[in-house]
Amino acid sequence: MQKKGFIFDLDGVIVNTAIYHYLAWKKIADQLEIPFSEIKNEQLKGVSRTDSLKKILSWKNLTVTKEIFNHLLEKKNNDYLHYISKMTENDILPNVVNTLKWLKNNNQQIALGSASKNAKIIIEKIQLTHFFETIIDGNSVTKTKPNPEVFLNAAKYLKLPPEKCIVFEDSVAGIQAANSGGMISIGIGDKKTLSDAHYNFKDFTEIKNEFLLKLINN
Ligand code: B16
Ligand code: MG
Repeated sequence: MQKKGFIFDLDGVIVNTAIYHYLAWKKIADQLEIPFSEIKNEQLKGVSRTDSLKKILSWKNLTVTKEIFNHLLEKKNNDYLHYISKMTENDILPNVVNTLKWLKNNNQQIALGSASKNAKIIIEKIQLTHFFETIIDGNSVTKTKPNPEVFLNAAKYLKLPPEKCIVFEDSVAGIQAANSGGMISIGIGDKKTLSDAHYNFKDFTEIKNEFLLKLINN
């Protein structure tokens, strides 16, 4: 059997922390009286903390001092850390562990590719660290999604060319990153939102071992 690299995004793919990011940003947007909705939030998925705040401010053409900008970032992250502090392995999304186990048992390579600077904390909390050969997160990249750097770094670590890597992503920016990096992209979530993905699934319960085998042998 061939060896492929399976790169997992974190927020919205392994755990539903996307909702916590949304709630924390919503508080900031409300404070600044910037209209914000779950639809607008799609634009922030996979996007770094700093770029997310820049986008939110741009929706109202608002500029703030560097000091206030940093204060807002800190406030958002503290709020987010509070939400994730109680996470356990029970928060892992359905069939993710089975998929990871199946890939491991079939000698596939597995990496994490997340824009989040909190990725390591979460992966430890939900006790999945042992599955990943490497964790490439928001602390180890200079350019964030839709730039492919995070996934290319993972491929490099796994010593695999991009075309042998498969990325699971829930964000538009992440699918763009995987595609422009020359990888196979798998959209997890709403098919219409993630229409640029090579394959689409609602969640991991729809991903069968036969499909994983097909990806490996292609
Ligand atoms: P943090 P992912 C991304 O994680 C989230 O989708 C995005 O909403 C968030 O702004 C970004 O991480 C940065 O997160 O503030 O924790 O550094 O989906 O790439 O795993
Ligand atoms: Mg995500």
